Amino acid sequence: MKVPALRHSLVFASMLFAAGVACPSVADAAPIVLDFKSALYAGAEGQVAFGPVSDQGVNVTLASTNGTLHRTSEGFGVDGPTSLDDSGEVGIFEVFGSGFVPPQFVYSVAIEQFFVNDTLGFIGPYAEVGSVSVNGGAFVPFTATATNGFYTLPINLPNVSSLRFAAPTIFDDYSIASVTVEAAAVPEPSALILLGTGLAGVVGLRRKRR
Ligand SMILES: [Ca+2]
Ligand SMILES: [Ca+2]
Repeated sequence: MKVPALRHSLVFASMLFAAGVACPSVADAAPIVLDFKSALYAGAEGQVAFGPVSDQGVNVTLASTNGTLHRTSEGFGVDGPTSLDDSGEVGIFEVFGSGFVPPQFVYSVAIEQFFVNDTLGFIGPYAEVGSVSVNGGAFVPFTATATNGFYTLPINLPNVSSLRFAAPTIFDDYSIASVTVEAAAVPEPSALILLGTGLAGVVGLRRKRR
């Protein structure tokens, strides 16, 4: 391999790298909390489907399966077909759904009334279990860790357009308080200029080679 060609390749690579590194800065925005306890979501009470409501640039919809949406001071649950769980919580046979347009990078979900030491009388202390489905995929279980009933469910996935919550057994019920997402990114002029410079460099080098 000729050395000048290699040198050109390195210039190429560094320019493309600079352009590539500049791009993530467009997603530099701080996380935002979609707080289901806020007044924005009050109208969902008693409904099967609600929204979309615009919350900090995200169009959010809520929906329930096998019951109606019910909001308490702890967040959202579902009023379902049985009395086996609390009406303001997601319990057996019930699903609480939330949708996001545009799809969001979701960091985490704040859950309440989810106890590591739930008292169930005859079976004693019990760690509650929930399950979550992302974008219509399989439900994945998660287990309570705190004695105060608060739990932060990590998601850390991009392009999330739907999160659904269910309860595996009659011993499990909890409320969905909020979802933390990344604020919609607005491209910064400096990043676009760097990208343009990188592309111009590539074109210039191609011309030189002829
Ligand atoms: Ca319920
Ligand atoms: Ca519970």
